[in-house]
Amino acid sequence: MSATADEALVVAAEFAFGGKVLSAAPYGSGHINDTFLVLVEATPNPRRFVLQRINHHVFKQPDLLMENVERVCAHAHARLRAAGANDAHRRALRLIPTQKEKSWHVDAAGNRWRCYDFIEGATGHDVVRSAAQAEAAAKAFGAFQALLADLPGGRLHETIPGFHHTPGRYARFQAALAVDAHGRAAMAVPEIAFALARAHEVGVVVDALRDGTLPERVTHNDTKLNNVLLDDVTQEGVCVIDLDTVMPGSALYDFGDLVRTSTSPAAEDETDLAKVTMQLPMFEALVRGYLSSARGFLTPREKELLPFAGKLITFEIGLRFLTDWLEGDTYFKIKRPAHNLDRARTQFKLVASIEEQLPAMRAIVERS
Ligand code: ADP
Ligand code: GN1
Ligand code: MG
Repeated sequence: MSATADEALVVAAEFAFGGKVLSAAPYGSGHINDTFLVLVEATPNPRRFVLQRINHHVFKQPDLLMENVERVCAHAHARLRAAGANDAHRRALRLIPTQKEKSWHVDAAGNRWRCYDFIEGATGHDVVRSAAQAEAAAKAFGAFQALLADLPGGRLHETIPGFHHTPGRYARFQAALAVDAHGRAAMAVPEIAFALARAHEVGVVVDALRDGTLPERVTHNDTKLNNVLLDDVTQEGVCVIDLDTVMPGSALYDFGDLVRTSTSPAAEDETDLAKVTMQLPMFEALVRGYLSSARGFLTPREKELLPFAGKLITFEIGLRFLTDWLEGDTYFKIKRPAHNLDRARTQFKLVASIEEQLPAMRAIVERS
C-alpha cells in the first residue's frame, strides 16, 4: 500500500530542514516510489522538498541503494564545484540529512525514506512536446553517463539484479504466461503473439556485454523523459533525477529508453493506438543531443546499435507491463484495472512503428 500524506508529514519531521514543516502532499507520476512534496516554513516563501518512501518490494536492499545514491550525488556535486558552477543546487540532486545526520530515515515499519531539495523552475515531462525537449533530454543523459565514467569508490551495487537482462525478462514473461494465475491471458492474445514472435532478438545486448563486444558502463538505467527535469524557460536539461537504478549496465538501454519515451506524441498508457508512432524528427533530435555529450566515449558498435536499442527496450518494457498484467499487477502502480495491459499495447505498437522505420533511423545515425 502507498504511504499516506499524513505518514509523510510525520516522517518529514525527522529531516533537518532548519524550519517548521508545513505540509506534505503526493507528488509526481513515477510508477515505483511514493513521492511527496513537502513545504517548510521560510521567508519570504516556504521552501519545497521532495520526500520519498523507497519501494522495498522493488528495491530489496534499500540501504545499498542509498549508498549508491549518496556516492552519485557526492560525485556530481564535486564535479560541479570543480567546474565553478554557481547553480549546483539545481544541477544535481542533494540529499537532505536527517536530524541524526543520516542520508535516510528508517520508520517503525522498516520503510526507508529520503529527501531531496526540490529542483525549482524545471519540469519532468510525461510526453514530449518538441524536438528541442528530446534533444535536451538526450544531451543531459549523455552528460550524466560521462559524469559517471570516473565515479570513485569501486563498482556500484546492483539495486535490481538483472534489471535490463532482456532474456531474463522474457523468461519471466513465459513463466507468467504458463501459469496465467489470474486467467488474464485470454484477454491479451494479440499482445502475447506479438511477444512470442520476437524471442530471437532479446539477447543482442546482453550477449555482446558478455562476450565483450559491448562495454559495461555505469549507466542510469531508467532514462525515461520524466526522469530528467527540463528548465521551464529555456527547455535545457537541468537535472537528472530518479537515481535508484544507477548501476553497471549498457549505454544502449539508456539511449533506448529515450527513444521509447521521447519520440511518440502519445502517453505511455494511451489507449488510442493510432496516436502511437515513432516520429523520425524526434529520433534525429535524440541522436543529435546524445552524441553532443556521448560521442567522446561511445564505441562504433554502440553507435551502430542506437536505433535497435530503441526497439529492444520498448519491447522489454512492453514485456514487463504484460508480465505484470498476467501476474496480477504487483509491480507497477496502476490507476485503472487494465492499466498494465494498456501500457503493454502502447509499447508494442511503438515497437512495430520502430521496426517499420529502422532503415531510416540507421541512416540518421550513419550521417551523424
Ligand atoms: P519514481 O521512481 O517513482 O519514478 P522519481 O524519483 O522519478 O520516482 O520521482 C517521481 C517524480 O517526482 C518525478 O518524475 C518528478 O516529477 C518529481 N521529482 C522527483 N525528485 C524531484 C526533485 N528533486 N525536484 C523536483 N521534482 C522531483
Ligand atoms: C518505472 O520509476 P519510474 O516510474 O521512473 C520503472 C522503469 C520503467 C518505467 C516505465 C525501478 O520507472 O524500469 O521503464 O517505470 N522503474 C523501475 O514507465 O522498475
Ligand atoms: Mg521516475
